[in-house]
Amino acid sequence: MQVSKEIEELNDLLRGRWVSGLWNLDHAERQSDPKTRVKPHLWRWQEIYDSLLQAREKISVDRGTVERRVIRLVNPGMAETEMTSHTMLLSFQLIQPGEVAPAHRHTMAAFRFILQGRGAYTNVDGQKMVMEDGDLILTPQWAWHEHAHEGDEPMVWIDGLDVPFIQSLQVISFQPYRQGRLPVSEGIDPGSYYGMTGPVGEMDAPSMPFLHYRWRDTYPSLQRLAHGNGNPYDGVALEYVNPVSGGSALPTLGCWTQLLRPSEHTKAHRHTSTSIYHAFRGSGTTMINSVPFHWEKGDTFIVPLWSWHEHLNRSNTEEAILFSMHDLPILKAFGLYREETESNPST
Ligand code: GTQ
Ligand code: FE2
Repeated sequence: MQVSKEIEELNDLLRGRWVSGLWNLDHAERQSDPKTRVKPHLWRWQEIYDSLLQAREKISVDRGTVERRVIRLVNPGMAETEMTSHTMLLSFQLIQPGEVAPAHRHTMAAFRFILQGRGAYTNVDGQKMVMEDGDLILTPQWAWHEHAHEGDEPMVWIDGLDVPFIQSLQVISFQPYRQGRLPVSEGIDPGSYYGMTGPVGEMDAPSMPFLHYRWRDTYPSLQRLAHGNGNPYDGVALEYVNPVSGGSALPTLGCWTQLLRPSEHTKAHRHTSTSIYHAFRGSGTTMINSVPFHWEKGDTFIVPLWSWHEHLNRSNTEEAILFSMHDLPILKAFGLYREETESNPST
């Protein structure tokens, strides 16, 4: 906009009063479609695993030094924040036999999705949960949690967190547990109701009865569903439902697992939520805005909001399984979720 001397003088006056005129907005920057800094990207398992193994040699886990041996996925569109998207952080954690990742709690919600190893457990508010491949374990916001490893091989899992969203609300709080090891409560069945530690200060810990979704339950459900039609955009997809709210696994994060049958090719769609996928089994190709991302077991990739995407299982004999995390609950909560398919444009 051509700014006259009069307007410039007015702008200067307003600046000194800590106010600003809307006439200074650049109209060309008003857009009809959502625009994001988040870039589509694929991280190869080989590079992630090698990075974890190199970190294993150089970093030891201990209170007082490094509390978690964690490698984060950094989105190339937001390198300075070191986050995976504007709302989510996906990391990989490796724990060695005998190590204890000391107890703490924070206002960020988290989950673990277990990839390999045996014998480690996580203690969430007194619930000791032994981890097995494919299990999903929730760590709700402000729940105490400690990881320990009683097995004899390295254990690797995915950490999913809502860190950048909580950062944007500027409500990050973190507390180390100062009484040593986090006690395991007796007589608690992780699959049934339990009471939380109760209010702390002004912040109520949300009551979560169920934190452990076992692969040995999830996989048979997926297989049963695979006999049906599935969803045209997602294949055979299951959401991990929170039994208290009936909604997403965590208030800010949704978790899904989906099975693509041999040669299955889903239809393209796009939506205002962002998704991060981990190839748990099999191999395939995901087209993101017409760019092919070829994935193999262990790879992780991100589909930014409002990007067209479709999935293809490249094998005509083997199934492929994708685990995914989504910020969809945040969009839904505020009426901002919007979806578009080729046959059904949203506007
Ligand atoms: O294991 O408690 O990847 O607090 C980031 C922050 C893991 C954890 C992460 C955490 C943890
Ligand atoms: Fe934590």
